[in-house]
Amino acid sequence: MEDQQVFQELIDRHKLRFTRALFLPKRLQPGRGSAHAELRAQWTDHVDKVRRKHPERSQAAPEVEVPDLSTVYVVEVDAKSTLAAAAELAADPHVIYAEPDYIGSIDVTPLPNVPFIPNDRYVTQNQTHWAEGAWGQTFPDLWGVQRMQVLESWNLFPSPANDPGRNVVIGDVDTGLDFGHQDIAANVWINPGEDINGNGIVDGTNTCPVPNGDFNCVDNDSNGYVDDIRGWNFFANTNNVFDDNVHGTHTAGTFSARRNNSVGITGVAPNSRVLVVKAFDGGGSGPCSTTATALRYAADRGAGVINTVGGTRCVRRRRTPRFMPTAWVQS
Ligand SMILES: [Ca+2]
Ligand SMILES: [Ca+2]
Ligand SMILES: [Ca+2]
Ligand SMILES: [Ca+2]
Repeated sequence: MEDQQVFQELIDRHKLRFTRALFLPKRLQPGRGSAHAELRAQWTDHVDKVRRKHPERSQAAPEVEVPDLSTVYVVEVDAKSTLAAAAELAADPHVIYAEPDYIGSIDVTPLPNVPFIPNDRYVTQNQTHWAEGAWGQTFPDLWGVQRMQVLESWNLFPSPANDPGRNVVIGDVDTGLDFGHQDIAANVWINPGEDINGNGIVDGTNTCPVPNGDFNCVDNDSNGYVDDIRGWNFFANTNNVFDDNVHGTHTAGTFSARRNNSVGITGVAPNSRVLVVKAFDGGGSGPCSTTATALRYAADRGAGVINTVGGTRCVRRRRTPRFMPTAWVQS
């Protein structure tokens, strides 16, 4: 009973109130006369029973010895400072370790301590934490934005006028774009060579052969594409780049959605411009040769960055000789 006496002296010396052994099942909780050796034996027996109950799991680690957890206790202290009490206990030669019983919480990530936090719906929760679970998922809504620490980087350039990403043209070789979407419309690139009244916005709609605003049915910049004021649809060979899938709008939003407009998400580069190049149909597929032409078009129009989605497949296909002539002859 010597160890039990030591334990009782420890309780008295530090004015503790014993509550329970942390890892022991209720039926094994020690009474006042329990010896530690007895507790350890009961613990070992308990572990063996559990292993037998779950043999498949036990087989995964048959040689691993479960540590003796029978002597980890929860105690209450009278001390004003729990930290100080824990430190005092930890310094006792009869204690292996002691620490406060911290309060845990679910994994909601606080925002960084920076002055500017945009107000977009899916960025924050009560302006204190990153938003989570908007569509039932278990990770933050703008997980990539969070991981890239964009809030920290944006706060290095608090004025949009000084944003290094301002007006960077990003070619989006994808399924098109919902270019009227309120969270991205202001960031859609416009071909100055086809903006015939030079006002920086798209006027009219395509009613060719009847001219309508900027859609004058003429290839004004002589690049081979008539009225490509918003970009070009290489799949259908028209100037209609509206997204008949959703993917292009998704990718464009990821990098160019407007920031701090109280709407939707924010792109990583919210002051950039999306150059829409449609190379994939409504089902999300298209020949690699179409992608190749679209990439070239985007580069020709001044895209500093080009995003595309079918690239990996096309690279693989290109490495396969029997496919290469087909893919590239069509371009
Ligand atoms: Ca115009
Ligand atoms: Ca043109
Ligand atoms: Ca024109
Ligand atoms: Ca927004």
